[in-house]
Amino acid sequence: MTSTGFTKHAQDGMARSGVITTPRGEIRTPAFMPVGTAATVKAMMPESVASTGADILLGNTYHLMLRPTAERVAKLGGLHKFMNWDKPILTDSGGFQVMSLAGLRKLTERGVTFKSHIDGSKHEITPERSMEIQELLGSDIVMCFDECPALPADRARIAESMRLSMRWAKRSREAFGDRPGHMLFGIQQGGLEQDFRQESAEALREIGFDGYAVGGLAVGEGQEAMFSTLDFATDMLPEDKPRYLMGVGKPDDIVGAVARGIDVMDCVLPSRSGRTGQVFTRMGVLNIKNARHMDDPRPLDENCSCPACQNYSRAYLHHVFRSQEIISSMLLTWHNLQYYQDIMAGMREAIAAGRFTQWQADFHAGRAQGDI
Ligand code: PRF
Ligand code: ZN
Repeated sequence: MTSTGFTKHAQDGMARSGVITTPRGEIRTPAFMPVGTAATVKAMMPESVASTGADILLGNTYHLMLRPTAERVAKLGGLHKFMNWDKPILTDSGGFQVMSLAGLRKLTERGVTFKSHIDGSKHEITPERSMEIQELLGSDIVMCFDECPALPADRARIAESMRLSMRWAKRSREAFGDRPGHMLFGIQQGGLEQDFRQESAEALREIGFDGYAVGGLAVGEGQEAMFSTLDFATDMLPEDKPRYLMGVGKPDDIVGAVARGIDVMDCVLPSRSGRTGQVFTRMGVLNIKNARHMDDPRPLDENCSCPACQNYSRAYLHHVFRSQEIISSMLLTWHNLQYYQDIMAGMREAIAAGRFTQWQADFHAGRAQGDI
């Protein structure tokens, strides 16, 4: 089977539930994608990631082109085989990571040149090269090459950057061509400005994509500004295609985004926090490093099915974190990813049953309970 598509099964207010179909499997939406930047979700075996309920992972053009290189991954049979993950993979296109990670960089109409954060070597990414790299990796969902300005930025800078991203979107579409079984997503830019978001959405719809991302948010503007932008930005994107909010976020950001019509998200937060001892639970956030967990025989969360909660006490997790044992990162990452996937499953069910508003109220009430 080589067909791809998106089917919306239910809608409750602005929140949608459905399925993205790919030859590598179905992605149940709303979906959260764990981040597997360097061909691994850090501290996790791929089968463990799948056991949390993840249908898709995110990989990165920028990191993989530098090391081990896209050509090497292709020669070894593609990213899925290389990292032993046979479900769908979405790859980001590189520009955003160049801006946040690379050394000396230069932006032109053609693309971006930069120095590697690993060894200082010089590289270039253009929309055409980004499409080529993502094809070499074997990505199922390919992202357009775009530019994302840090906020705050003045309107002239935001407009200029958004229009460049729209020209790059057109070049990305042309370079991607027709590849049955693979999807290409456009990326809306335009900062917090309604008129620029509209202009960007129109440019993308005119080109035509398999899905539409909201880029340029969660870059320092705060949750309130992000939500008020989503209040108008999501609605500008085609209703019958998946909508992906890039790089978001904390659990309450994710719930708020779904409430505003977003179907897919990704974030390093659950995996990265697992390695720094920050734990997300139904009752709120706790830090396992804190001395108050030292003698606590209780699990992190009585209602969680993950191995950290099924088999270990907070006292043990505190001990292995303080001792810098590798199992600490493994267990806390697993728990955080399980928690994120449980939220997504809860939202999918609630939307399908037409009780998303009640689910949202329960979610916020549970977190307000305090002593965790
Ligand atoms: N563009 C791309 N990747 C991204 C972003 C973007 O705007 C963001 C913004 N939150 C995260 N990742 N290509
Ligand atoms: Zn758990």
